[in-house]
Amino acid sequence: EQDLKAAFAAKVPAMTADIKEIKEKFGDQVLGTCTVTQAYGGMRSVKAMTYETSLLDSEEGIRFRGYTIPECQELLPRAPGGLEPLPEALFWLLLTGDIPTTAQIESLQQDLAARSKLPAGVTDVLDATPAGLHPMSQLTTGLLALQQDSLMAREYAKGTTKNLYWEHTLEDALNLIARMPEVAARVYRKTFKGGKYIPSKAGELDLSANYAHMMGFDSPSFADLMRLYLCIHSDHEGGNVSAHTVRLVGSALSDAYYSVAAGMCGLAGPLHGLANQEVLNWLIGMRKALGDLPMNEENLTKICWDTLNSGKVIPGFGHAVLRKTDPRYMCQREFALKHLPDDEMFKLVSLLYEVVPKVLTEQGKVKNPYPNVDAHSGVLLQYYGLTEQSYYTVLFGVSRAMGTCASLVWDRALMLPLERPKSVTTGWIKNHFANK
Ligand code: FAM
Repeated sequence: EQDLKAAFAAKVPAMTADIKEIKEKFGDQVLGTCTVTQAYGGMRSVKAMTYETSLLDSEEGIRFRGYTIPECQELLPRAPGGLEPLPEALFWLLLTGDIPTTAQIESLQQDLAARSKLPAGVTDVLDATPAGLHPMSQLTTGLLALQQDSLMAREYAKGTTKNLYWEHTLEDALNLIARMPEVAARVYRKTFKGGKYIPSKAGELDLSANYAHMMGFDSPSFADLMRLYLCIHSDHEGGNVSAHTVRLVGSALSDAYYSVAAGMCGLAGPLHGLANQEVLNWLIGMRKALGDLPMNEENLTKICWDTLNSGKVIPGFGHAVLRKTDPRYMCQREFALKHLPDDEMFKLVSLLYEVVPKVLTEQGKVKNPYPNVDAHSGVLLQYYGLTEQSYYTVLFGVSRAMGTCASLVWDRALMLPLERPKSVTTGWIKNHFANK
């Protein structure tokens, strides 16, 4: 099957039957519990949701439909002349569970290009945002302006049936993924390049290379960095703030635009996607604090302690689930070793890889002292001239939209109901356990 919709549709009956059987066999089994501490502590490690597209292991990191990042780099189709996997191919994998053929990806790329024209009024909305509005707020505004075209919203209003929800959602997801790069590139050009927009070359260039082109970057190795970047930020199982938000909002049958826009608001948080911006601010501040002191372990250690003692977190380190170095950090390190081994900022990031875990371990409260995806991404972008760190979370958002949309289509195909856990008050807890 060259067509993504047909390839996906073919997967739904077996998956639905599988889940029906699992609920018959194991429906009353307990996945896990939630203690009072966990209820107050952000439900850390509470198993209370299913999510098919990826699974995160605290020791080895993310697997996309069972494949590690190195396996995806080896097995997924690439652009002609490219060394990194195509995010379009990762989207196919997340949606269907299968590694797509080059022919299948070419058909998907043509379909996305045909969908990529922005509907009327969207550019007016983007042009009208107040000067100085954060790029993430501009991006999210653009997504809500795109919502005018939601098929799910239109069909639901007209009256549709539950078994068609996934089709409407796949339509919305493909349009959103096709249009988001131009919205995001316009945000970049408006905010940092005086609004000198660059027309899309959708159809001539693959999604990543076209996104880079519309931002004003035409180097082949930057296009390859964008391909890698858009793959590794796409999905990180279901409980992270952005993925969980998309799932929750979508469970009310809000369409993909509303759901992804809500997810972007979560991604804009400093403890989540905004960390990639925070890391660059911290690194630049570190260079300033060093002055003409040598960039060595001793001096960096002192600056790390100054950060901690000022009550701030060290951005780019730690993780709610991971307990080892993030493989999304390692693949970026490999890219840097290949393309920019002598870059000063890369050397600083490498040195911090030695310094920060020791400092965080000594401080003693961080469960994972190792770097996460955000510790490395900014220095790669800086090297290629994308130096505006307040834009970095937008790149993360374009990628995360793909992973969360793949999962959202499955949510509707599996007819997952409204998500609505039960909350209790502190008073209730007191009474409930006082009599125990
Ligand atoms: N620097 C300083 N303190 C840290 C820390 C860091 N990098 N990571 C965790 N801690 C603290 C944390 O604030 C908490 O302190 P308090 O008890 O005083 O509140 C303590 O260590 C235990 O936290 P934890 O259980 O180890 O981590 P959490 O699961 O609570 O939080 C993160 C996970 C990612 C929010 C946390 O590691 C953090 O704030 N990291 C820095 C920000 C960052 O890099 N976020 C991006 C994460 C990335 F995966 C993403 O989503 N893009």
